[in-house]
Amino acid sequence: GTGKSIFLGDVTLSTTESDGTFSMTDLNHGGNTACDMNNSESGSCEVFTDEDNAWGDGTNNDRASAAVDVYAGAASTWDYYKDAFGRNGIFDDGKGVPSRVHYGSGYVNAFWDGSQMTYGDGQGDNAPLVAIDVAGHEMSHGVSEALADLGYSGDVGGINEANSDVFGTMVEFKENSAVDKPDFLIGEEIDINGDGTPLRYMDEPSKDGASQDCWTSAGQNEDPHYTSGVGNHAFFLLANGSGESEFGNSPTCDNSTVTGIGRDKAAAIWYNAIKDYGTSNMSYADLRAGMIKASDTLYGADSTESKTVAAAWTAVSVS
Ligand code: ASN
Ligand code: ZN
Ligand code: CA
Repeated sequence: GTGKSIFLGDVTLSTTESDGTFSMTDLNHGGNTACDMNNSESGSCEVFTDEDNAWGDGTNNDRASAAVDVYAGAASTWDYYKDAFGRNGIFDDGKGVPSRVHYGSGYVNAFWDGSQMTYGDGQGDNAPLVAIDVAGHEMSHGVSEALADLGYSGDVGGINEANSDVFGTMVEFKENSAVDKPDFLIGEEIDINGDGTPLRYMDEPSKDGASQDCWTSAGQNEDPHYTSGVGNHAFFLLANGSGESEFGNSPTCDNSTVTGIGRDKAAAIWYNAIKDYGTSNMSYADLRAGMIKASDTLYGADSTESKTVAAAWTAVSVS
């Protein structure tokens, strides 16, 4: 089918037909569905159906539009993990999950609950929280839970949130929409702040006024969405390098210079470190050590990649 999304423009959707009615059931992606919570926070979720397989009108006036965004987003996230790492869905079991939209009334959040994704409509002039980096972020909570059951306080809480920002961003690059151009910002399309600023900046996380650019022992008691800054910053430096780049001007905490190795290698190193060395209470120092080991395995000990992993973590005060 075809869809008019809120944030991705026109998209192609893989849907299922039964007796002349189409449903948002994606058999090419494990049976992912998109369904309508009808502004309730509980009860059943109604899978979207349509007679002509042309979905949404590009605005939230049509209830299907938000579903088009997250249904396409779930397919892109599936394809990203499959193509990059051979992973078959969130649990690597070939099974899809529901994406629930129109959750509650004026609900300004989105979340993963252990088995599915849920998206609110936002409040006032906010748009629904269904942009591709948000969808990729939530699904990546599922992936990291399956890989390492990352915890949600202290260093590991920040790693958990950074992991979701890293892979939400990788999914945004995979989607490569001409309308929502890929970047290293999180939630730049949904305008939660109401002034056009994104939720988070990976090049210099402190630009949001709360996130951390550099690791300190005292900082690790903050909200995981702020302690994630350390990991987001390290990933940005590893991928794009310090100073001016296409995606931002990234400072280092020690005035060092880092030359990036590109986001695909950076993501592969990160993913393998979480998969092979991730634990529910790992520290940022553990992630650094795990990424060096993962890079040694992927690219060779003493490779430029492994040296850059070490340099990127040193540059955010993680040793
Ligand atoms: N949207 C938030 C997140 O995925 C929900 C939360 O605070 N856990 O990080
Ligand atoms: Zn999160
Ligand atoms: Ca983004």
